[in-house]
Amino acid sequence: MSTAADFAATRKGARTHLDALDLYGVRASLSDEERMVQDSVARFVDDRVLPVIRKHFEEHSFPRDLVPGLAELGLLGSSLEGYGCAGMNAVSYGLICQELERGDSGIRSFVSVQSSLCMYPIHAYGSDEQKERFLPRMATGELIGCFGLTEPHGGSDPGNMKTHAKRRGRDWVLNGSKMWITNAPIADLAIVWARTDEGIRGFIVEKGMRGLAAPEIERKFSLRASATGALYFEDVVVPEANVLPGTTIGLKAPLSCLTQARYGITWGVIGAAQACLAQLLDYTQTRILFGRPLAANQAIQIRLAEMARGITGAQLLALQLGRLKDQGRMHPTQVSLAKWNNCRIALDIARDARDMLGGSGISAEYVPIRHALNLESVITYEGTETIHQLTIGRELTGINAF
Ligand code: TGC
Ligand code: FAD
Repeated sequence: MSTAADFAATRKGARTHLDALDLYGVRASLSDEERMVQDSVARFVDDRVLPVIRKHFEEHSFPRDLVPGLAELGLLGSSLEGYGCAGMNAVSYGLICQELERGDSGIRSFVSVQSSLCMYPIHAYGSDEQKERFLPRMATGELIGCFGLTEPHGGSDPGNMKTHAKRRGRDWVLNGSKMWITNAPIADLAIVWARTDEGIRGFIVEKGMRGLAAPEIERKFSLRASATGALYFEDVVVPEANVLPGTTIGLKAPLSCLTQARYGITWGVIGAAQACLAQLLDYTQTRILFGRPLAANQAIQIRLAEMARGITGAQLLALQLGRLKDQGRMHPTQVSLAKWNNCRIALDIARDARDMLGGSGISAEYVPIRHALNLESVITYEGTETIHQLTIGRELTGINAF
């Protein structure tokens, strides 16, 4: 009877120089600086995230003590210029997301929200005073932000929001609610989008303002290492100094923030898929069934090859998107296609990896079930799969079918 060692020896002979997680050598096409960023985040994930993430997932808690380390590496607002931010390029931001999500989607979510959904709108649309006041302390992680767009009655159609702000002298009075808000329970400030008599505008709502509540949504089966909450506003008085002055009236500004965060997600989910494939490659070579390693079966190899095909396509799409973004040529519809494609591939890989681990696949000892559960959120938030498909359909046909 053959042993795992015999098969390992055969496999060695057949081995090529290709990296199973990077078949087309995306890493080799990065600049030295981009590789350095990737390596430093990878080290952080190996040393700080992976040892604790399972416990946090099981306990449904956000590992807040990781925040100073994320900040020290320049990962908060990493693409922004000035105000203590690192000013990295878009590809580096993508690589940051990829490595963080290899650890857990919850950690990438924290960084996405802080960077793309909170610091970005303040940087892009805020007054000089708002930038000076908030950005440096957000870059160090001293202040944590959240982004309130989705409402309980339907997140896919934010244009139908009910939360409203009415002028009262020099102030605004805010009423309404937001749902499914990442970081809400731990946030010091919220970028809140509300309807006004002039149209939709952005407000910086600060913790401690009377009438604001941010309860945690408990008992999630997904993103358990991320703090998700609701936001309730009952006659919250927001000073004019906290209105984002540079936003155009309407959805354009909040949607521009989503474009930044969706871009990061297209890279992030690759990390989750790679973590699943890496574990599966080990597992299928050492698990002996019917006298040979699982990996020696054609049916298993085809499934592994499918995973590698999916990851490779996702990597090339993300890299090209990043290069377009760095050249200032990225279009939101391209982001929709990549977000849809890469989330779908990552989720399918995580689910299939779970299955190939058999019973072990439902254990927290192995990563696929955690990634699969997380990816159920990632494919839903920042625009569901259907929303991105319809966005592409609209681009192709010129017909709005939402
Ligand atoms: P529509 O007429 O299409 O657009 C209004 C204006 O905005 C412009 N625009 C965009 N600009 C930048 N980036 C984009 N992605 C843009 N999409 C549209 C557009 O050109 C237009 O400008 P103008 O000058 O003509 O006024 O608006 P619509 O009401 O038809 O909505 C379209 C639709 C359905 C695609 C949009 O509402 C949508 O994307 N819905 C999904 C909502 C969503 O993704 N919510 C995410 C909430 S945040 C979140 O989930 C965070 S999870 C974070 C984490 O933990 O990682
Ligand atoms: P709905 O909009 O009610 O959609 C329900 C279903 O209908 C979906 O399958 C959808 O694809 C489908 N659908 C919708 N419209 C159409 C149509 N025209 N045709 C066919 N099908 C359609 N939001 C924030 O603002 N900030 C955050 O930080 C944030 N963090 C999140 C964290 C988590 C863990 C989760 C789960 C969500 C988060 N969200 C956040 C909300 C997220 O963006 C929304 O859940 C998402 O946009 C979908 O909105 P919904 O849940 O209301 O679903």
